[in-house]
Amino acid sequence: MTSPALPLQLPRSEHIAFLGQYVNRDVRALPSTFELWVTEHKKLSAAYWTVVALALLDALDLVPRERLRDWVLECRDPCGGFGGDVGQDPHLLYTLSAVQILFLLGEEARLDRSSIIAYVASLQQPDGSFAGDTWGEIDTRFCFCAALTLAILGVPLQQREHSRNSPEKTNEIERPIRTDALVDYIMRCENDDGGFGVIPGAESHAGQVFCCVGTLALCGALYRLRDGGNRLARWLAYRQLRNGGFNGRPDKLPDVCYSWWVLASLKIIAKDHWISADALERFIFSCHAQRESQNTYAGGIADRPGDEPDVFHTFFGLAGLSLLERQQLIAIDPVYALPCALVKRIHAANPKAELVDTTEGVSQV
Ligand code: GRG
Repeated sequence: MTSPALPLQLPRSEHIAFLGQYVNRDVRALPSTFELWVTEHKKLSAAYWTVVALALLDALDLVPRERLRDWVLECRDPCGGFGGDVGQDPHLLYTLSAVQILFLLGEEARLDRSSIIAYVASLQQPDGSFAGDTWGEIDTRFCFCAALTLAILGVPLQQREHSRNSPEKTNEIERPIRTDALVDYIMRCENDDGGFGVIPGAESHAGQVFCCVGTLALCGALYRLRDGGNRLARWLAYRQLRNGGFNGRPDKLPDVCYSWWVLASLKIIAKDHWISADALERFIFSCHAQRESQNTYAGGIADRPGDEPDVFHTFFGLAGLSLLERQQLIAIDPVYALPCALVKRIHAANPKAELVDTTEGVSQV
């Protein structure tokens, strides 16, 4: 178990060294360990978690830019989507990760924007939902991946904007997907407890809540949340447990990744003051890996105290601390899951796609 005596001071260089192990290896030679073998199909997303975690630590310079860029581009399928590794079938999850990585690296000019947009649009279903790939699995995660990929590429999604313009013109040129149908579908996934599930009628889960709230924010439709978002905020706030960590649904164990899924959702609806920031910060520190002597941090963050650290939980722990504005981390945007400065740059390049006021219509309690 962890020592309660360790100070709440971010082991910056240890985290950078931990994450650096992944970026300094030739990504083509991975996986070289069992852990990497079993997550091989997720390699492109693992690369995103690692790179954005380094960005939050202001250590993006460590990333072998050209090598990573070339590998990401090799994961591209001729249809416009990206697979989890070279030669794998394209999927919305990896298409989003690829776009996020190339923007983080400042290499977005290398993306074939129109083929990615066409690929994303091709996966929208008649009911407004998105399939993850041509095999047809439906999941609110894929709605979010689709919306965020388009938003990063500067496609305007806001419903309000839509109603102000002539639909025929904007649909053809700038409206590759049916935003209204997407929003209606997301609202069909809202439950009586205020949360959202993977499909209509499915149990509320914090990961899916993030995806649904993020999609609504990107579409300018947070005003559709029932009770001005208060019911959802209550469900989210109840995710905080005695040890300060969050679980993903009632009666489950806490996991550091929910520091992001829950807190980002609360932040998007401007209700992050409904939880104890101090208690969450202490929980995230309790998940920090420690050296055997238990006297110092080793670098890396685990799902919960005493477990092995990995890049996924390291990113989500750091992202949680960044949302809490603790430990002098680079600020992360709760919708885009990218540094706020990069999101500003994206909006400056695409003023029409900028989120006007994401919390319009949400109660200000
Ligand atoms: C760019 C941040 C970002 C996200 C992209 C991939 C994705 C979109 C969203 C994933 C949302 C999600 C469903 C997160 C939950 C992940 C998780 C820890 C699932 C575990 O679920 P269970 O049921 O565990 O195994 P619990 O905690 O309920 O016991």
